[in-house]
Amino acid sequence: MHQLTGLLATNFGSPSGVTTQDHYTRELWRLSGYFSVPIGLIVLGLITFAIVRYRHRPGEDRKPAQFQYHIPIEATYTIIPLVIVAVIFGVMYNAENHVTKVSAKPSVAITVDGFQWGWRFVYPNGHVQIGTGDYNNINNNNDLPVLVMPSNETVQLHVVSLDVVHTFYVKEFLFNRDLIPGINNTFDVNVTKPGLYPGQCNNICGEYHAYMRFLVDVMTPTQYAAWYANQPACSVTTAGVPGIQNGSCAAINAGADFTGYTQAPKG
Ligand SMILES: [Cu+2]
Repeated sequence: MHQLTGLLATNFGSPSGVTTQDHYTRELWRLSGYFSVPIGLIVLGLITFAIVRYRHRPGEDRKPAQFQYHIPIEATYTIIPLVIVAVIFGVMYNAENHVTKVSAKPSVAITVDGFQWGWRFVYPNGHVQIGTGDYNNINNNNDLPVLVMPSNETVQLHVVSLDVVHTFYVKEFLFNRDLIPGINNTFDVNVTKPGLYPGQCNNICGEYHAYMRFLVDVMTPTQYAAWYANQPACSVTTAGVPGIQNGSCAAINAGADFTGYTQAPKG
């Protein structure tokens, strides 16, 4: 019995998630697992049974009985999948409505700019968090842009592409959202567990797509407030570079902090 409940509680390989929104995605995934695993086992079982039981044996050359149709079987294998698809559709519709719901009054609104090949995170006072344009440390997390946000608050991310299509993806959020040039997407995230979560571009966006990693640093609301109070307006924090660089709002708006990225990696 204990093993059975363990099996029913499985996430089918999905991360457990750290947001209030991820629950809907995970439950949808689990539901499709409950349907697809037994179906897969039944199909494989029937195939194996048919191969073994009705294999050709020497000296047995008679033709199998020929049937044209079998209404009850055909009705069953049409109706059952229709019911399964209808149930999954209903749950998916509900999950999408919850996951994509945006608040009119988020606690924090951050703009996420994606570009070849990096990210910059722009806060309401113009402060920018960015990585280094030096690609020598692909295997090192010190030079990655860091998206700082508070836990247990509604954080609204406005994702903007500065060139081609990218995708904002954090595995532990069980969520990704495309950055499409000309279309400004917005979504909310409420992270319940402070911590450091890796993220990456989830869309082949060019030769150095693999360099588009970032970190999400989720702090408690108090820690976040203290951190934010220390970021001067229109300043720039470059990961791996000590201190905060004071910038001008005009230079930041013109993208002076990321233009160095457009070159190919060094070394
Ligand atoms: Cu990308």
